[in-house]
Amino acid sequence: MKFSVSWSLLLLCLAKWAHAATVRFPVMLTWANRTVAGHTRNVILMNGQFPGPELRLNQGDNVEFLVTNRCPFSTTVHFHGIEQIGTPWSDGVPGISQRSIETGRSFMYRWRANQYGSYFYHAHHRGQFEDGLYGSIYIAPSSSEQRPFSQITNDSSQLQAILNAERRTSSVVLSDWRKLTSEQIWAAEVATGLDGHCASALLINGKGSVTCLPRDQLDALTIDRQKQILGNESLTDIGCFPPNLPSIQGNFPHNFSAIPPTLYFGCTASRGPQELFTVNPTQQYVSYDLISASGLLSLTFSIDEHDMWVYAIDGRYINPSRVNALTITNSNRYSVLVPLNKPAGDYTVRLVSANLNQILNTTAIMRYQAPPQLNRPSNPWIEINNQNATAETVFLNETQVIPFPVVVPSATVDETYILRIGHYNASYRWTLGNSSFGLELEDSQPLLFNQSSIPGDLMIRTRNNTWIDLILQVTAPVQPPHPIHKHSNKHFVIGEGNGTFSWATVAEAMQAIPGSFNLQNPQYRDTYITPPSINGPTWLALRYHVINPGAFVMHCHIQNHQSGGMNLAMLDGVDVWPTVPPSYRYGSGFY
Ligand SMILES: *[C@@H]1O[C@H](CO)[C@@H](O)[C@H](O)[C@H]1NC(C)=O
Ligand SMILES: *[C@@H]1O[C@H](CO)[C@@H](O)[C@H](O)[C@H]1NC(C)=O
Ligand SMILES: *[C@@H]1O[C@H](CO)[C@@H](O)[C@H](O)[C@H]1NC(C)=O
Ligand SMILES: *[C@@H]1O[C@H](CO)[C@@H](O)[C@H](O)[C@H]1NC(C)=O
Ligand SMILES: *[C@@H]1O[C@H](CO)[C@@H](O)[C@H](O)[C@H]1NC(C)=O
Ligand SMILES: *[C@@H]1O[C@H](CO)[C@@H](O)[C@H](O)[C@H]1NC(C)=O
Ligand SMILES: *[C@@H]1O[C@H](CO)[C@@H](O)[C@H](O)[C@H]1NC(C)=O
Ligand SMILES: *[C@@H]1O[C@H](CO)[C@@H](O)[C@H](O)[C@H]1NC(C)=O
Ligand SMILES: *[C@@H]1O[C@H](CO)[C@@H](O)[C@H](O)[C@H]1NC(C)=O
Ligand SMILES: *[C@@H]1O[C@H](CO)[C@@H](O)[C@H](O)[C@H]1NC(C)=O
Ligand SMILES: *[C@@H]1O[C@H](CO)[C@@H](O)[C@H](O)[C@H]1NC(C)=O
Ligand SMILES: CC(=O)N[C@H]1CO[C@H](CO)[C@@H](O)[C@@H]1O
Ligand SMILES: [Cu+2]
Repeated sequence: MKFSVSWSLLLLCLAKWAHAATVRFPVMLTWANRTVAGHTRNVILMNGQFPGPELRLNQGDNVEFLVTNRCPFSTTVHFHGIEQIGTPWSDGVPGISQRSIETGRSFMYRWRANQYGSYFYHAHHRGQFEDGLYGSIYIAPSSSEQRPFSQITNDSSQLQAILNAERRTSSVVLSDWRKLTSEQIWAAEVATGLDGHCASALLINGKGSVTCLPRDQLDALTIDRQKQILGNESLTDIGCFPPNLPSIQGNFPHNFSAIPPTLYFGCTASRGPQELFTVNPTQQYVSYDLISASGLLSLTFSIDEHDMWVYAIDGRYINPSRVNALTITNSNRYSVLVPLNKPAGDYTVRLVSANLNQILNTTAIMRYQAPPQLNRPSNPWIEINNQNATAETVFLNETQVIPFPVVVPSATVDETYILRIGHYNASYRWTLGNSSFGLELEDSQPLLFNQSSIPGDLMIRTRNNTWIDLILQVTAPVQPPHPIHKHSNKHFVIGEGNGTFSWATVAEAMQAIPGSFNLQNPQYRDTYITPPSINGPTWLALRYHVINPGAFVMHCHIQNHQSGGMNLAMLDGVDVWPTVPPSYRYGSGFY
């Protein structure tokens, strides 16, 4: 038999991806009443489930993710953190990479799992993310990926236990939940002119309850930085900043009488099921991939009395860091190894809001599968207002995270964009650049098929194999940290600071303030927060390499900010754009 080039290529691929397979994953979307945290509302279900079923893969697998939309509205599905190298038509953004999937239609997303680790899929159409369309993705790393675990221990039986824990790792979907549907929230924002920034509950794997804290307890929990913003006001009965704070909402017209119940106030306690994690102490470690599917709030996660080794972020290893609590902003993933070395018993798992704008919490239980020795309530590391409960509590210090192995960005760049972040003509409208990306643009011809279908000031255009700096300039007044997510390949987080970025390039800024930059071992992420602006403006500098020609977006992952227009189209590698397969250009992705 003739040994052709394609045969040897195939063998090479087989050698690299020993278990490469094509994984079919059909997901049927329906819109049905569900009781979440004890409150019934319409929810998007995936094969009848909320959160959706987990997509579990081996590195190198090919995915055929078939969405069938039986909801009474159009939708799309995005695969968060998946690079989509060579498959930009499967990125799932309406008006950018595809037309939205109408009621009764199906769409086949095809992509390759080149990367390893923790990801998730979620709706990318209007505010539907907050209607529950999300589910975890886990890609088991190939055996050839170098692990960082010898930084935790060199004991061979411990190392074996850690590798076994990684092999059995489970996704934990953390989220906030609102009693109003995404369209009710959007309608309320338009009617009131307000940015609706309050959640109703926090969920762990879709489970949680609503607690209404008494007024005196809420006031006692209010921290100084919140009091500074509140002035003479106090937190509402749902623990949230009230709507009448000019420093938060800006000086725009508002109609307070159009505020629907639960948007800012109206607490009704309700009970839902509580998540239970059963662990086997003879296994010595358990691994969790903590995924924030939060629409609004940054969340702090902690397990009473236990340490956690954070060993991967956004689906990539880091130098492991031992902590007791860590804050996860919207759409980030943190993988943790928990040593199971405490007396057997029940330990409370705590999830609390880390944002200043709301005090909110929920709990789960981690139960040792062994005769109980602990016969008392477990001791918390954190309080429900995100403060330390003990002097020993160690929070993950995000600025000390170092990727493993380190990847070094280019020292020079080809283009620099300075992008303004702030309100835009209304409290609920936002900009990422010069203009605001209206929701109606989701219905325009996808940019991947027509590069001039939306106004030019809502996009940047880059050439392939160039390096780009994106300077995110957060303007005053008070703004929370914005979790900025770039689709396709990851970006380096090379600098941040207070004040106005008054230089034309990072090179100029590095002359003036070298201590604000790191080009040696910067974090390599798909989503990273801008520094919070409490006293004045702040900035964040991101650097990325254009390697994947196609139409993508960068946006804030706080859902009301994204719906309000904090979104920028990125036409990457326009000089070498691929030909869109006809089935994606004209059809539903079938071929
Ligand atoms: C869900 O329940 C509400 C209130 O009971 C009802 O108005 C609505 O039609 C129900 N939706 C569906 C899809 O059954
Ligand atoms: C394990 O050994 C390596 C190589 O000697 C060393 O760098 C590392 O610090 C050791 N790990 C621990 C936890 O001591
Ligand atoms: C807060 O209350 C004090 C005392 O009533 C008043 O002097 C001050 O103007 C108030 N501040 C605001 C921002 O309303
Ligand atoms: C404010 O909202 C109320 C309730 O929806 C409405 O009746 C009123 O007309 C609105 N006022 C203005 C000025 O739009
Ligand atoms: C939130 O914290 C309070 C105070 O510790 C607690 O009583 C309540 O049960 C917690 N709420 C949930 C939903 O776990
Ligand atoms: C929280 O941490 C600070 C700084 O380490 C410490 O001063 C304080 O006592 C801690 N709070 C509690 C309740 O232990
Ligand atoms: C986090 O680490 C940075 C850099 O080492 C340090 O400057 C900062 O004080 C640390 N923050 C906290 C809260 O410990
Ligand atoms: C691309 O979109 C623009 C703006 O909607 C439109 O004018 C133009 O005709 C479109 N081009 C094609 C080839 O459809
Ligand atoms: C914003 O406007 C400035 C000044 O006109 C321009 O240099 C920059 O390229 C614009 N940014 C975008 C994203 O269009
Ligand atoms: C910015 O200022 C705040 C205090 O307002 C400080 O906590 C923070 O460390 C500063 N950030 C940088 C990057 O200098
Ligand atoms: C784009 O650039 C990357 C990085 O140099 C390269 O790997 C890739 O092959 C290029 N794509 C095309 C279509 O030229
Ligand atoms: C119509 C209108 O008021 N447009 C303004 C929206 O906000 C931008 C940025 O602040 C202004 O430049 C526009 O004039
Ligand atoms: Cu934001």
